[in-house]
Amino acid sequence: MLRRHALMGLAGAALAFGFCGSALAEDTVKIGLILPMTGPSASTGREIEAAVKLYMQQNGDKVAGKKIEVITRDDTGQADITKRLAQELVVNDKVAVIAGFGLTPLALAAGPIATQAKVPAVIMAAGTSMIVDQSPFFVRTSFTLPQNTTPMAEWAAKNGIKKVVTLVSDYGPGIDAEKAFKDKFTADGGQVLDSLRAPLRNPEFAPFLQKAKDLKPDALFLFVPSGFGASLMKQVSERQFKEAGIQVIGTGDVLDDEQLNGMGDVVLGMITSMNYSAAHDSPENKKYVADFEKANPNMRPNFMSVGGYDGIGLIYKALEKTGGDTTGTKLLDAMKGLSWTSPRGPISIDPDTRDIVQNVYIRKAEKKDGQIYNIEFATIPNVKDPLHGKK
Ligand code: VNL
Repeated sequence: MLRRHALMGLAGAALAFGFCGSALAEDTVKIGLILPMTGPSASTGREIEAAVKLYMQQNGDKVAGKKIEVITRDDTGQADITKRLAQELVVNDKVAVIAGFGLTPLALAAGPIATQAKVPAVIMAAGTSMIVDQSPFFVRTSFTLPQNTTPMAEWAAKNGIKKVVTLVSDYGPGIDAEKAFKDKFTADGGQVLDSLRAPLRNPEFAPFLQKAKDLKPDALFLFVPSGFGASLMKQVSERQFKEAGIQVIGTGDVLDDEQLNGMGDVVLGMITSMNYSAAHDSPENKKYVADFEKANPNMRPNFMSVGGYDGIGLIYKALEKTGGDTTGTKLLDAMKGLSWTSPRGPISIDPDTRDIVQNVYIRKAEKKDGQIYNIEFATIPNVKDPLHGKK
């Protein structure tokens, strides 16, 4: 008897708690942020998490009468963990949106969960063109490699470079960069002598760099993901490309602001193309960099950080538009076509592809106030991913 009462009491408490829980859930919008906070891409996780926190500091944690709660989870950069975390966040935590995804394979792992649960998935970091085609619930606030690479190929062809060797990390975004560079550069009359691919994990660049140097190109084009640029540039420096009269160019992933200042003189004068530089000259960016560096001493915001900052911004703006309605399809529709001024410049979400449209800048690595920055000197406005519709 006693035991039965005790059990009933427990059940009653559980019911009451459950009721409270769901009433609370209606006032709170949960966002699952899945990032590599440890492992080889931890800097990407740190930058994005810091930027999301900054946005919430600046804009508050209430939108359309709802409280925003971000739940951050570390996938350590492994796709099976990303998938499990996405599932747990959707099923157990009932998040309205999942977001983050530090690398292409991690974003791809979350796609089926977003599709099945009809939950928008905001890609804040990954850059392989085809990702957004893999789920109708994907929306991207980062960039694509073809978007950032094509202007570099155009600049090279216009600036006396005739023969290039490309060297990229051997996975989705690297292969996109290789193809985008070759397509545009050869269309503009240039020649790609060889397309080299180094393994993504624990890359040993030396044999590839030696091969590239032996081919005597006018320029070496590089892509490695965020966090790998410093070790690549150290080996580039040891091979003495500058001294051999070979110009080194690349996407801005290589000269990532997070590591750039420690790379040394080898990078000075190097030309890259990218969607963001911490030195971008606008009032929005000056405030962004100052606030970011104040909240995170010894950290400089990089292109990953703005993917996170604008990603959470996109979720806020969509919630404002739906009046706080978190139905997945409604949030997704609200995201399509949104446009605003980011620290990187004007951006919008293409309503047809759910991919970001943004300026791409050509930059030169230079010393400014004793620190190394990528100084923008040319702007290619409103660039869409050039591979879309051409696959
Ligand atoms: C990817 C592309 C990752 C560009 C990156 O850094 C990057 C990706 C982590 O799609 O995996 O700089």
